[in-house]
Amino acid sequence: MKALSTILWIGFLCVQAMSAWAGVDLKAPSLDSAFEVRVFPRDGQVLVGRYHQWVVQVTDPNGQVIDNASMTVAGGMEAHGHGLPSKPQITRYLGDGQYLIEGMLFNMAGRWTLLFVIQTPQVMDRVRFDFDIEF
Ligand SMILES: [Cu+2]
Repeated sequence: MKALSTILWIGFLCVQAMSAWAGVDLKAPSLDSAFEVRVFPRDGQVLVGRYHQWVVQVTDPNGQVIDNASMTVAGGMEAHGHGLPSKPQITRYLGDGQYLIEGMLFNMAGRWTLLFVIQTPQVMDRVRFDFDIEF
């Protein structure tokens, strides 16, 4: 058991060593077109194997900032049949329609899906993003 946990720990360190992967900036309309949504890692880089922050930006279809939304984040890897390894939360409104997501974690390369349910006093809608993390 000790040997196994050591191997897992070494594997984890290897993932950490090649953790930075740049270039995700995703945009999509929500399913019922209530919102235009953009999501991106806060410092521009997807980190694998490390908790980091993302930002989700919400406007209406005309580009008007939505500043009173609440939302939930879910996701995972469909091909592997698992969800996110953490429970990311929207923790703070940053202004300009941007909301901070803390606790984002991706623990392997491959195709990931993020799902947001976005709710304002007027409307609720959801949006889906798919993207690849490569080493
Ligand atoms: Cu997976």
